[in-house]
Amino acid sequence: MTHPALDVPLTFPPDAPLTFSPEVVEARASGTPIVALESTIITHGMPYPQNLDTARLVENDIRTAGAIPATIAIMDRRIHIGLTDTELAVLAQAEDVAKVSRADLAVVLAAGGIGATTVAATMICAALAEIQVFATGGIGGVHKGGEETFDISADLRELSQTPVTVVAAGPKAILDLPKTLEVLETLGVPVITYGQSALPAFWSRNSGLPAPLRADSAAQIAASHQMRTRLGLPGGQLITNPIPANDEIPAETLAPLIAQAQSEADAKGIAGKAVTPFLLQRLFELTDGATLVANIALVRNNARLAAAIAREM
Ligand code: PSU
Ligand code: MN
Repeated sequence: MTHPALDVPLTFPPDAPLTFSPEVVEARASGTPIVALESTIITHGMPYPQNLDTARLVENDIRTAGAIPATIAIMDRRIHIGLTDTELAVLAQAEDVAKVSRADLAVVLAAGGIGATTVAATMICAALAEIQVFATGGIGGVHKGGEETFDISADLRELSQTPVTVVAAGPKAILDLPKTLEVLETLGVPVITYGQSALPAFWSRNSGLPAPLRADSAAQIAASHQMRTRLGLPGGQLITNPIPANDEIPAETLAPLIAQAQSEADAKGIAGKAVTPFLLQRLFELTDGATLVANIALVRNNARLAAAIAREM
């Protein structure tokens, strides 16, 4: 089937309301590797204007590494696969943007307005657009106290059912990492650490937990993804890429601040979708912005690895 306007072969469901940026249209036509990027990190993960600066830097890192970035967001009842610079600037400054996970995607698309996609929703949209690799900062997981609250990110189940390789710096250190690994194992999600044997913990290189799996090259990661397809196994892979040593914040420094932010969240009764943005914002304040600097460095590092993986595929 061919799109009447773009003359690009399409295999996604013909009714999926996808709009490709001009750059992504070109990449699809020429077979240039494409790396998907999420938008919740822009709207809910970082303050303006650092969010816009970071989004632009990350997109350029991907171009420099020989791939094309496709930042994914919901605008005007369409899933945008790739944003123009103007659209990126609108998104970064928009207020009251919906945080769109799997449960919200169809509802927000039908209602109209701007939506920022989480890891889970970005994976769905990337798969619809036939993009196999996606870079982010950190994925969601089992929150501390999850045995009481049942707060387990939809990102985990998405990894088990949607065939996209997600490059992250590990589950965010605000989460319960052992429980997050247990759930990923139950769901059959390969958690592959790049270049070391310890699981990284987002702002820090070492979580103190062993990585379930390890890979030392982008080619190896691409080959595992392709083997999964050949086996007919649903789902993707989680690649945990340690933050560069010069940019990390030691886990010991952060632990008491994470505990403080978490107890504030509990005292205020913060729940559901608001938990992750609240904790990230409080850590930003408690570290005088150091977590944001580290966050920017790790996303860029993930974008470079994702581009290398996309090129190998
Ligand atoms: N990584 C970041 N900052 C973020 C997020 C990830 O560095 O803000 C977002 C992602 O979109 C992820 C979401 O999917 O947080 C997880 O939210 P929750 O725990 O509510 O599922
Ligand atoms: Mn949650």
